[in-house]
Amino acid sequence: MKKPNDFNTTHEPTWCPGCGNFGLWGAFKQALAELDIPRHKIFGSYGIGCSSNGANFTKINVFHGLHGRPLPVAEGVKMANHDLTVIALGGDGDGFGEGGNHFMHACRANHDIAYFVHDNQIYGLTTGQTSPTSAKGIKSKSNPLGAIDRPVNPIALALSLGATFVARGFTGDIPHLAKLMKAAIKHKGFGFVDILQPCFTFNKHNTHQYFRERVYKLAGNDTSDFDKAQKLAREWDREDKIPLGIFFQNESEPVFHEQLPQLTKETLIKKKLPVNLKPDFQSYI
Ligand SMILES: Cc1ncc(C[n+]2csc(CCOP(=O)(O)OP(=O)(O)O)c2C)c(N)n1
Ligand code: SF4
Repeated sequence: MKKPNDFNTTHEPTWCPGCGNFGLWGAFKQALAELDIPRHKIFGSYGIGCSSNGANFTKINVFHGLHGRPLPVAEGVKMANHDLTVIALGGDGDGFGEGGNHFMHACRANHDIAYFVHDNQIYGLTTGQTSPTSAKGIKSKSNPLGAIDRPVNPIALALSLGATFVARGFTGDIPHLAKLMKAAIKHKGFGFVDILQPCFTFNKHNTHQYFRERVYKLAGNDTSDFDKAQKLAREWDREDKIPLGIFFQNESEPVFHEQLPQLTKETLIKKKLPVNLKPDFQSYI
């Protein structure tokens, strides 16, 4: 079996000392090691942000694409070769701001991929602007008088969009986060984990300490109970308590690629093309 450090590349992480991305990365590598999937069968689709710089440090097949676009790339790869384990990763700005449209359709389409959002409630890479999950009133470079909009609630949003696996993790509890990541990857369908990941440098509100004082682990909740999950999703807004764990899971919904008759027998990449494209492509070589 592999060890977490087998997933290190030769590049050292460039994150700030104390960044929650270290914990997230550690949990991700632990989850991959424990799942024991051959490395060449894992594909990571990253957006753009501090979070997505993980593409440079993680030894799996990766695509470091465009801001807000890790999901469509992941979906395309899964449809081209559904034998791969496909995981999309990116920040809260990436996933709920510029990529919000893709999040909506990934949830409702039930692509068989996992999606891990490094949710630090700020735009980190661009040095500290308000993000879609920044709390109302939080001062940042882009809102020096305090954020005006109410924040997106990723758990409630995913549930309302029909996501079939909805969970929240915290980078301050690596073993628990690794467990959630493993469950999301193994889930048959869209496995979404919103991950509380303090940005030590730019978010002075949602600090490691802030989360420590509020998080608790869900235990014994009925993850098939959609109404209960919706109520739990609102707990942070209403009571300032932050549940961690799996809110909801439903594996009875068909996944996207299995509903494509063209893909029932084999993956797209194994199919013979009905036309010879070589002459057309020749001119580009
Ligand atoms: C298409 C496009 N739009 C905007 C940007 C500028 N940009 C780069 S990173 C970023 C936000 C990063 O915040 P987040 O996605 O939350 O990730 P973090 O850096 O906090 O991990 C933005 C707006 C870009 N590179 N490309
Ligand atoms: S700016 Fe924030 S999110 Fe980015 S590496 Fe530094 S601490 Fe981490």
